[in-house]
Amino acid sequence: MFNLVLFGPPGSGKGTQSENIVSTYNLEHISTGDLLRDEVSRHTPLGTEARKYMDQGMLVPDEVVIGMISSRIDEKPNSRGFIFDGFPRTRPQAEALDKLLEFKHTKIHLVLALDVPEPELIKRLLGRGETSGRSDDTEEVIVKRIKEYNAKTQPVASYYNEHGKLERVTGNHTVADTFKTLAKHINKYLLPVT
Ligand code: B4P
Repeated sequence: MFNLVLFGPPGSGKGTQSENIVSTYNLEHISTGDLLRDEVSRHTPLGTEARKYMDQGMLVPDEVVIGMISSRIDEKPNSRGFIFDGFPRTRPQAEALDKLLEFKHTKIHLVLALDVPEPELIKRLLGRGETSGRSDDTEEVIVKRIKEYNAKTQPVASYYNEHGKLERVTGNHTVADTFKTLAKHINKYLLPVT
């Protein structure tokens, strides 16, 4: 089993690159953003709670997100591995993920961090907001999300760097060129299936 964390600020291309990685390496995709939006659209109690935070550009509480991840991993016991997209976003989430995987006799093998300058992030997310209908893709909320990232999520990179798992990748090139760089790192662990 090979487990990858795709890390980066909002709009850095985690969701976009995850699609390419999933189809090339046949990994199970776990996006906490997608899982939370699904809960919101189904008006579940968890979704109603999560929406209060997401609409403000804030992170959803750790215990909510960690519970979702655990049940998702259990659903796919025979997978080739997982790609965690947008998770972990805080140090407690990273520590909880390590414990969860240890319990399942596996671990995070590699963390790929996408670096993109802030003005480009804002441009991309405003562009996505024109068609996505996402309530958090407005300028006011985007600025808050980036602040929240710098305060709470950026330290997660240091956590993985301390464990020798972090590789930084420039995410400011085209989607195809960025994918080529990500693939070079993944190929050291896992062969493509396509
Ligand atoms: P997410 O759904 O994770 O969304 P994201 O960070 O905004 O986007 P991503 O980086 O995936 O960007 P994308 O590929 O779409 O989070 C949403 C919210 O959910 C959070 O704010 C938080 O409230 C909550 N949440 C999620 N996970 C959580 C957790 N673990 N803990 C607590 N709260 C959590 O790319 C963006 C745009 O850029 C697209 O339009 C794309 O087409 C474009 N693009 C991508 N790559 C490009 C490139 N190379 N060149 C040009 N454009 C590019």
